Amino acid sequence: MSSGRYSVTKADFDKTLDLTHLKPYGDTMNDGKVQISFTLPVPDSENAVEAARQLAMKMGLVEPTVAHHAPLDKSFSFFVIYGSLSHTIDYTQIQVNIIDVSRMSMDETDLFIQQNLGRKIRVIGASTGTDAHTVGIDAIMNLKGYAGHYGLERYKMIEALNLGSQVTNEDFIRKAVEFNADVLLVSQTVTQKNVHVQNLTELVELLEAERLRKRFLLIIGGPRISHELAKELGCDAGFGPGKYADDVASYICTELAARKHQSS
Ligand code: B12
Repeated sequence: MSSGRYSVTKADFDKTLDLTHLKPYGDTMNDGKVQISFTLPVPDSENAVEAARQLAMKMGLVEPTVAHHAPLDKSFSFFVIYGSLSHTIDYTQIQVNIIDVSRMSMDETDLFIQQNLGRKIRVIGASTGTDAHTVGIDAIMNLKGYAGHYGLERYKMIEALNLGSQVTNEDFIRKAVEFNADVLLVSQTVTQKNVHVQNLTELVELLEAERLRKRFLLIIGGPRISHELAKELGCDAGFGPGKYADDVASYICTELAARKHQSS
């Protein structure tokens, strides 16, 4: 079975690994050891520690130990709990919808665009709605990039326009049309009360209402965005943590070339 970069095999040093009943690993196979942390909206006290321990048991932790507790202020307390998880997962049944495109270097991507599209790709991005977080979209778009991966603005064959944060869906669509974009990049960091789902649903609905949805490749990203969620919401692709400009650029050029090929 293959999963990401490494294939999953039974560990040579332990014959008790059962992929149909996968559990976290602490220091022996199947011990289920995990560490969790949370805040309770009550003062730090012996009663609060007991409440935290009982909550951990309700989460499925056997013999939970409150390894650390501290007041956050006079009415909130913080807990770190260690214990053994009783739940298991059947790993053999897991199937994740992934983006199946190999990552190219910046130079390879530029060459691919030149050879397969013969023109620059126009990409517009923003953090939309009320979301004020800019670091994610900047990581993908800014010239200097992030974590050693140059951003789209550095690609010779990509024309990138970053609108920043708190851009309304209406303004985003208007600017995308003005810019004659091929690709829309939307970053969503705040997910409280599912605000990202509402905002992205509204964006897709607006695009559909204006008969613009098919005109653009619509890509979303953020800490709680997966490719699976992106597809559910009617977007083309989704990228989360650990994905960088080169992943996005490789997907964009491969997908646009495939669409060009299909329509010709
Ligand atoms: C910095 C920060 C802020 C700064 C933002 C400054 C700025 N200019 O961006 C400020 C102080 C303004 C802020 C405000 C708030 N924040 Co804040 N913030 C953070 C913090 C510490 C870091 C976020 C970050 O920069 N990550 C680094 C980037 C690089 O990671 P990333 O966004 O995941 O991006 C990567 C991928 O997701 C992906 N990606 C991201 N976007 C896109 C887009 C596309 C198209 C693609 C392809 C890929 C992609 O690529 C990136 C590189 O791999 C996080 C906590 C944390 N440690 O993560 C909280 C956090 C995100 N904030 C949070 C909250 C709650 C808020 C506030 C609501 C707090 C409040 N009550 O006021 C406000 C919201 C303001 C608003 N209207 O949006 C919560 C969100 C919880 C949730 N589930 O919604 C977090 C998780 C903190 C927490 N633990 O509670 N915040």
